Amino acid sequence: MGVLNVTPDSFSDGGEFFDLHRAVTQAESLLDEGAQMVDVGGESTRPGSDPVPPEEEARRVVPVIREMLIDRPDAIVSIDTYRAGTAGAALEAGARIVNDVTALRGDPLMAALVADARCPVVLMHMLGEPKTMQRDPRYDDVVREVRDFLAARAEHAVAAGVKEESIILDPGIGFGKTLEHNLALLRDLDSLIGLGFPVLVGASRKSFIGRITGEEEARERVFGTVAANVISYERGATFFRVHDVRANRDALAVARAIQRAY
Ligand code: HH2
Repeated sequence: MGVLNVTPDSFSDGGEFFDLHRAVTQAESLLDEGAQMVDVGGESTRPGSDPVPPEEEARRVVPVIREMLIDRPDAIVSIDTYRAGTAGAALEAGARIVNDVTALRGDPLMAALVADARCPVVLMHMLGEPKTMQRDPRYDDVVREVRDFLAARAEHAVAAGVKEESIILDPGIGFGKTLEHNLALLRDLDSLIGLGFPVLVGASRKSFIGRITGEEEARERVFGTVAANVISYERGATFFRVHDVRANRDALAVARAIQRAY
């Protein structure tokens, strides 16, 4: 899954694809590099960020989705939003997946929207909210708490009419987590895989990688990202949300070939 942030302030590429033409060109290069889907977002959820008004979020993403699907009608677009209004407008414009970092808690209308649309939905774990989530995140047992939370959110989604086979779970790397929390979640990803849903990992360029490698520049964290994704793949993850498609695609292709060799 290639990341397309149509925002002025995302943590690693803020402002780069804020312009319609540049956003569409970037979507196409993500696909050309081998992304199987493009995740389009119009609001940064980086630590410390503020929400943008709903109309502004939709105004950013809808034209990009429409435009990119004119050139690439078969492209699979995912909409990164927790707002039903934005998700609905994006689905109408041709998006096919909803990626909700609040796991259907951010908007009371979202569960019904996803159920009606019968589209896949990513349910992500986040402790607190972006503005404050990195202040002092604490867990007794991060792996168990994230797994139990996601199991409960999947149950909630099913109760609202979402089909079990439409659900994808995500531990929410960096969302209210210290370096140690992120590492424990990736190390014990099997625990999440055990719930029986496909798992998405969004480790790309995140600060925990910089904490380990010393790389302060987010866009220089591609090697560390690849390591996190290959390990996650080996543990059973299915989707990898990345900014640098080519590097991750090649690494995952090799990891997969080794795993399947006999
Ligand atoms: N991470 C970000 C945004 N959306 N969605 C899922 N499912 N999982 C993630 O880990 C995830 C996500 C944050 O990364 P990015 O979009 O690059 O930055 P920003 O939120 O600053 O736009």
